[in-house]
Order: sequence, then structure tokens, then C-alpha cells
Amino acid sequence: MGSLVVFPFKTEQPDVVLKNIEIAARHGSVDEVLCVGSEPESTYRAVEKAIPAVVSRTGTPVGLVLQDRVGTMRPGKGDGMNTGLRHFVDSDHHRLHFYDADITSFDDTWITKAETSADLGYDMVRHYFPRSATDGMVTWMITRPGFAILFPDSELPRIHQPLGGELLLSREGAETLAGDSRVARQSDWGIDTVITFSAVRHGMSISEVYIPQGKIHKLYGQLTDIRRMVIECFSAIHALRGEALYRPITHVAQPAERVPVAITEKTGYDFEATMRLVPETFTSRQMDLLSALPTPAGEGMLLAHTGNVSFLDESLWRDVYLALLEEYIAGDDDWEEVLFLVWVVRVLAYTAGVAGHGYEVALRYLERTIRQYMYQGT
Ligand SMILES: Nc1nc2c(ncn2[C@@H]2O[C@H](COP(=O)(O)OP(=O)(O)OP(=O)(O)O)[C@@H](O)[C@H]2O)c(=O)[nH]1
Ligand SMILES: [Mg+2]
Repeated sequence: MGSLVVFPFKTEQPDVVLKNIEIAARHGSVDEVLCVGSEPESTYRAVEKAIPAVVSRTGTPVGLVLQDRVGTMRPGKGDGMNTGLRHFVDSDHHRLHFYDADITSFDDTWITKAETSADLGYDMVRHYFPRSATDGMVTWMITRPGFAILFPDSELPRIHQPLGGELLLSREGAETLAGDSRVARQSDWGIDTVITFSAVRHGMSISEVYIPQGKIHKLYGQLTDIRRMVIECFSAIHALRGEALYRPITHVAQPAERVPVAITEKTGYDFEATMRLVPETFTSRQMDLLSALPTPAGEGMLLAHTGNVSFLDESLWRDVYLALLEEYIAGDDDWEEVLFLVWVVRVLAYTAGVAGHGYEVALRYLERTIRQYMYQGT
């Protein structure tokens, strides 16, 4: 009666994935490791070839499967996680861990901390990490504001990293999520949002454990690489409009005790390259959509390409967000583009106006902004 560790992976460096598999397989609490690949491409082949040696070194079974088509959205990480979840439900392991496969700072303490917290009886244990002031911009600008605006009285906006892919579920917690059709449907990047929502919706108890060395993983170069992620994470929030949360939950978080200098001084992305994503002109349909946003935002966007991004401060962002919750049409290409671009400009405005004042100031500002959104309500 031990734990199953699942690594969903797509195209990653095989040695990084294999090192993580081996760390998990060597851990005393882990009875089995399961890797869920997205397609039979080169990473998958390399992992497949190397697994027998890992098994013979560690004595732990290591499985490798392709993800099933579980959901109804774009087939992505959600199908990978749901495939892992189903394997777990059909097994007799008593706990399930998920970890991203691309993490280079993963070690056995991540598993141990989660197990120790789970021993106290929590249904879900979430890892959270120190992050640089310009990291986590989908979390800070999309997910936490969305939870704060839609569910201000719940624990949702109080969860540090609601998009985190590193978490443990008790058997009961995993079975609850596996039985939620909203989770099963969400095959895309929205999966993390929906798992977090579902856990709170079902009244699961949640503990957050702090990993001081941080999550060091493959970084996106330009913000374009996360365009899909922004769109799918916002769409997942958008689909939760009108949902109600009934029950308070138990939620504890270990304090964030220290933050490495490498993180406080890190820049998350290339400002100039990102600035160039903001177009000089918009199509007439996109102009129409921009005019559905609050006037200072719609007008500001037309001039943002000149470098004037400061108009999109935290209070205007809330109004833009409320308008998006009302007006956005899921799957509409022009809305997707407008959403992505207003997010880009919001991130640039924050980076230029706040992030430069240092890690402490920036993080306090980000947290304070989420509190403001909670107290303002919809
Ligand atoms: N099975 C499966 N795994 C996926 C898929 N897409 C991504 N992954 C894996 O999910 C994990 C998280 O993906 P990343 O691309 O690292 O995303 P992220 O770390 O949340 O965001 P970034 O900051 O953009 O790296 C990694 O292990 C990926 O290899 C998919 O379609 N199927
Ligand atoms: Mg990653």
C-alpha cells in the first residue's frame, strides 16, 4: 500500500525525464512510477528504451503509456493527467503524486514532504515554490484574479499556485476527482485550474508544502509560447461563471521560509521581444471586440505598440477581466487574440511599473492586488 507517481510528458529532454523517474522509483514510499506520454515521438522512444535499466537498478515497476483520449477539449496535458488518474483508480496504491517531467530541481524531498503532509490526513497536498517577480504571469494575471472575482469567499483565491502540476492526492481525493465530469472533460491546459476548483468544490482538505529550492524547468523564451496556455486557462475560468461553492474547506499552507537569490534576481522573460508582439493595427472585428472592453483599455490598446502600456494597471485590469467574463466567446479566434494581447500588455505594464522595484515589493503588490479583487467582489 504505497504511492504511485505519475509524470505526464510531451517533448522534453529525455535525460531530465529519466533522472526524475529514477528519483521517484528510488523513494521508499513509492511502489510504482507511471509515465504518460502525449505521442510516440522521440522523447517517448528514448524513455521507453531506458526504462528497463531503471527498473533493474531500483527494483520499482515503471510503466509507460500513451495518453488516452479522455476529454473533449484540445488533447493536451489534461488527457495525460486524466490517464494517470484512471490508472491510479484501477490500482491498489493508496496515494497518487503528479509531477511535471521537465523539472531539473526535482528531488526526493518533494515526495517526502508531500507524504508527510498526507500522513496528517489531507485529501490534497500541493507543492508551491518561490518564483521570480516576473514568473507565474498566467497565475497572477489570469487564474488568481479569476478565482478572486468569481469566488471571493472561498479558499480558491487563497491557494498560492493554483496552476501547479505538482500535487498529491489521497485515494479518496483521487476518486473524487476521477468521478467529476468537469475534470474528465478538461483535456487541455485548463486541467490544473479545474482540478483546483474541483477539489474545493467537493470540500477536499488541502495542504500546501513549500519547496525552497524552487521549480527549475524549461522556460518559455517569448511569451508567445504560452499563448495557448493563457487562452485555455482563461477559458477554464470563464466556464466556471455561475458556479457556486457551498462548503468551507480546511486549507493550510507552510510559510515560505526563504527565497534563493537566483530566484529574486531572475528575469522571467524578454521584455523587448514581448513588446514586439503588440501590433500596430487590429482587424475591424478585433476593434469591435476591443470596444467591448472598458474605454480606457480599448483605446489604450490601440497605442500600446508605441510602448505606452502603463494604462493597464491593476484596477483597470479588474474591469477588463469583468468585461472578458461577460463578453468572451470560447473558441472565437478574434477573442483569443484580443485576450492574449490584453494579457501581454498587462504583463508588460506590471513588469515596467512594479517588477523593477525588486522582488519583495513586487510580490507584496501581487498578493495585495488579489486581496483587493476579493474584497471588491463582482
Ligand atoms: N501527457 C502529456 N503531457 C504534456 C502535454 N503537454 C505538456 N505536457 C507535460 O506537462 C508538464 C508541464 O508542461 P510544461 O510545458 O512544462 O508547462 P508549465 O511548466 O506549466 O509551463 P511553462 O512555464 O510554459 O513551462 C511537462 O511535463 C510536459 O511535458 C500533453 O499534451 N500530454
Ligand atoms: Mg515546465
